[in-house]
Amino acid sequence: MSQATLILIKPDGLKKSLTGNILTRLSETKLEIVAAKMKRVSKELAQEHYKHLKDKPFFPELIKYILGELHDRRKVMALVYWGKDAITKCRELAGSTNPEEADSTSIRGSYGRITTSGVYENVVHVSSDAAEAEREIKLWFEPEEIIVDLYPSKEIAVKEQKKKVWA
Ligand code: DAT
Ligand code: MG
Repeated sequence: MSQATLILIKPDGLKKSLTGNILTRLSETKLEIVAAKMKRVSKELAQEHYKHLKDKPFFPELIKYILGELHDRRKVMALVYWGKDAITKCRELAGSTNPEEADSTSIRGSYGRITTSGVYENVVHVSSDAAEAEREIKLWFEPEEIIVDLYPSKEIAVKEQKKKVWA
């Protein structure tokens, strides 16, 4: 069954210049990239993305991590991969959440670490199931940024909205 998954290359992945390596590993899946961009992460986006973890003791550090505050770069690379069993394939390549427990040939096993303050710096995010993928993709992307119609959308008239164009 064709599915979509959100992939994030987190600030540690960007800081360690791992973008190319990670995309090469993900290309093993033969899935299609249907959206990609660099994204500045706002506190609202970070908290909404990780809202299922908001009661965990590590939540404040997790938010600082995804905001880029631990790596001095306030951005992540966000992509949507699409194709047969996309979630299972990408999660398998990513490896376990805890980078110390992840298979050593997985992305997290190869490049992740646990910091002394207990943050799992695990390099990538992959959606956990189809419902989470839909929620996350709609959070990170507008319909027009994705080159296939993944989910129903509608057209609305937007009046006098300010937009930046080339000068
Ligand atoms: P995953 O990213 O594998 O889907 P998750 O959704 O349960 O895992 O957690 C989101 C992120 O939160 C995870 O990538 C790293 C962090 N995290 C999860 N459990 C943690 C823990 N016990 N200690 C520190 N960070 C943790
Ligand atoms: Mg998750």
